[in-house]
Amino acid sequence: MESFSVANLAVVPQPAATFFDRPCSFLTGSHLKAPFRSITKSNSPISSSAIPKPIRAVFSEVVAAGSNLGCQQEMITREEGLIIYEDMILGRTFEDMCAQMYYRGKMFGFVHLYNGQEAVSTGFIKLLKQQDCVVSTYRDHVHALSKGVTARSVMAELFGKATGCCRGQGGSMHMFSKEFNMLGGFAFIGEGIPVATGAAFTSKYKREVLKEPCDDVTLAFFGDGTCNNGQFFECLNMAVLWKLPIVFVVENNLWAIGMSHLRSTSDPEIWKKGAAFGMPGVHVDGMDVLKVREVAKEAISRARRGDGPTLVECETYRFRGHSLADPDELRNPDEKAHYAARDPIVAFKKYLIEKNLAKESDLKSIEKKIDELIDDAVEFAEASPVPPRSQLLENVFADPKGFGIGPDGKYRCEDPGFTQGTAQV
Ligand SMILES: Cc1ncc(C[n+]2csc(CCOP(=O)(O)OP(=O)(O)O)c2C)c(N)n1
Ligand SMILES: [Mg+2]
Repeated sequence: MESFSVANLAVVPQPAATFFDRPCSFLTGSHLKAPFRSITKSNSPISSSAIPKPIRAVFSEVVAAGSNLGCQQEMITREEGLIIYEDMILGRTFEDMCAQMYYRGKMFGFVHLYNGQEAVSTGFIKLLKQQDCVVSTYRDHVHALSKGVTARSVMAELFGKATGCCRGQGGSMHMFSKEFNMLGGFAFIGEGIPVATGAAFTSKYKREVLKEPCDDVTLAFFGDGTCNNGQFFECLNMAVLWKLPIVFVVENNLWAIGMSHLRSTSDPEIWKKGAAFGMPGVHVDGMDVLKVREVAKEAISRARRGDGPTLVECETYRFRGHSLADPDELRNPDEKAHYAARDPIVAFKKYLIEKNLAKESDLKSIEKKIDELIDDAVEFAEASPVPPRSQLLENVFADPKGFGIGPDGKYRCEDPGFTQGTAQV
């Protein structure tokens, strides 16, 4: 018999398995609706041309036990519909412009675009108040825009200019705004999850210990690949333990750079992992903004009223490569075509028109307004100054002597006032 080794695993073809071919002790009760999703191990366009079934949300045991979390088609007003449409167009147009500017050499380092995933950002973030917090990943421009950070300051940040939201020091992967409680932009995967958990803890501490009127909620966005990292599990545990006002939003775009989600995780149904910690877990069609919004509404209000965290898995897709440096040759064209046909913006536009919530001309004028806004953002970024040289050394806390470098460029420990009030160094 062949001995098991990682080397063998790499060359042995993977058996065609479904998501549900493993026994799953406590999630198989008859109360559960038969879960399904559009892409499974057995119907993935990677290996077959089977036409996927439509997606609907599925429920974990905890959700089924008593919450409204789930997914009826959301009813919206005309006004809400136009806000949602505008935000998705803003995200898409901004990212398309980023691609142009990147290839013209206006941006430096890695730039990861969000095209295709707009329904998640809009569906969640447009329900927030300004004080609520958002924690993102390196795919963060659109989360920042949905949260209210201006296109000018996000574009200027991408150009490395002093007028950027981080004064040009952060770049693409580090969008931050104190004003809008956009807490970043994190380059290391999973790094933002503990920060988000800490932000949610702050809200709870303010309310329950300091007795301040605080019902702020934190949304933590991250990808499918990130759910295999330790911080994910550690933070789910703490969030339930302390009943924190947080929503963990997994943007499952089925890929982690060039690694398929179906090959890299023991159980690809991420939503199920909430139940292991006693947290509701929901799977939702992340290409349908109204379904996302419906689930988001309940998850956010659960958090706001003090009922604790929720794990939401949004099944989505990125329409471009992992970053603008990625030629995107690994993903199967059938799979790309399948999701391109489910473009969340095209689908929502159709919905608005069919339901008589908007006319083609209303939507055209939104598109025109956003085009102008993005052109203005580029002009602003171009015309903005680069940061002064002195800024290079700000926020640098490492130096050979271990005490940091001050804004004047000198070691802090050389400042006579440095040790005042502290232990002798
Ligand atoms: C701690 C850490 N390990 C590895 C990497 C390299 N890396 C960058 S992106 C990425 C894949 C993440 O995939 P996913 O969480 O699905 O997010 P997506 O890019 O699909 O939005 C990896 C492994 C990293 N940035 N940080
Ligand atoms: Mg991914």
